Amino acid sequence: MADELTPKPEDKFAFGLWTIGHIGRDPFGDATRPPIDPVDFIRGLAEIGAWGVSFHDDDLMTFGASQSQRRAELDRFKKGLDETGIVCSMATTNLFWHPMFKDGAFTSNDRSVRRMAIQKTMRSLDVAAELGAPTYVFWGGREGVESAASKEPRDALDRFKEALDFLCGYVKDKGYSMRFAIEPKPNEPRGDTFLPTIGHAMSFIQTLEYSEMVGLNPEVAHETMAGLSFYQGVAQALWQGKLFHIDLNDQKIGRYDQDLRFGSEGIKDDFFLVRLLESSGYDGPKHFDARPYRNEKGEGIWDFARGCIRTYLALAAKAREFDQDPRVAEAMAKASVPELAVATVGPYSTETATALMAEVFDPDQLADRSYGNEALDQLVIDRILGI
Ligand code: GCO
Ligand code: MN
Ligand code: MN
Repeated sequence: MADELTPKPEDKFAFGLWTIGHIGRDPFGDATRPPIDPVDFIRGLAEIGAWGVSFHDDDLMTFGASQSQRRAELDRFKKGLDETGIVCSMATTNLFWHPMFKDGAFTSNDRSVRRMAIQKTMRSLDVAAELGAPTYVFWGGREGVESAASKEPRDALDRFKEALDFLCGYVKDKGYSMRFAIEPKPNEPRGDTFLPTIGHAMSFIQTLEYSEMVGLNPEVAHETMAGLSFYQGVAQALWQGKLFHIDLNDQKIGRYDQDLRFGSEGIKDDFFLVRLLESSGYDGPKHFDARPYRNEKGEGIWDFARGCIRTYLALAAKAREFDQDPRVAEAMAKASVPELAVATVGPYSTETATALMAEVFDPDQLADRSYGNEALDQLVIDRILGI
């Protein structure tokens, strides 16, 4: 198994600058560790066998600093990328930290804030293009409300759509070959967030002017916070060709946003998630958006990062073993799993409809079978537990 647990560049493991380097500040307490310099950060990534890095504009270049300082910060980072071979796998805009975004960014009631948010994103898109980021993420951190009286949600969605249509236009106009990925989240930091789940975001994308350019960046913690199965959501996103990126972490159900180490909580859902990603042909980054426990420091934060990768690779190995196990094939046959892939009636025609109408079914006989799901599921548990 040792080799299977060693990350390779083609595994495309990536971390955001804000993740491993999170300083441990939370709503109840101040920082518990110092920030990591972005260049030291990517050196650390190279050491643990990661492949990519992502960032918010403000993680990389000091917000509000002079043009020349921002240029110098960016150039220094680019040099670090060249030295280490780490690629820029995704970029995004910080539209939540500065107090001006307290009422939202693309959906702030203040039109000047909205215009500023779009301008900030255009500047950041230029940087993303310069670094070759193939995907640009839109997480609507502050796009939401506490008081439902404070925004007309249909207006807010109009403004969200307007911003994304405009920014798609900008990317096309500039000739950048970048795709957008919306990251849904139900709440935190707002009481209610617009586009709260994978389902909401996918149906919103259908309304966009350049909907083919826009997909999803779903996150384990976010769907779990909403009490949903991340696995099922990701499966539907794949089915609709919309899984452009993914944020891997972990989360206890019904809690605040925890950003736990990938695979540290919902092992069974994570097993199926990894099995799905590995078998679906998804070839985007496996991007960890998680952070070390607040009481970690020094080497402990890298233990966290290595753990995310190790558990992913271990689950991928378990998934392969599961799928090669003849007892699993047998149990799946008993459950008629392969039969679900067979068309039920095929396309409609008068002939197929007439044939179906003429068919005789015996309800008692149809009800009289067993699907053997208990034995099948036990094989899952046995495999995960290694027994
Ligand atoms: C969160 C989000 C963020 C975004 C990041 C990239 O819950 O805070 O997951 O970490 O992923 O801002 O858009
Ligand atoms: Mn998150
Ligand atoms: Mn995220």
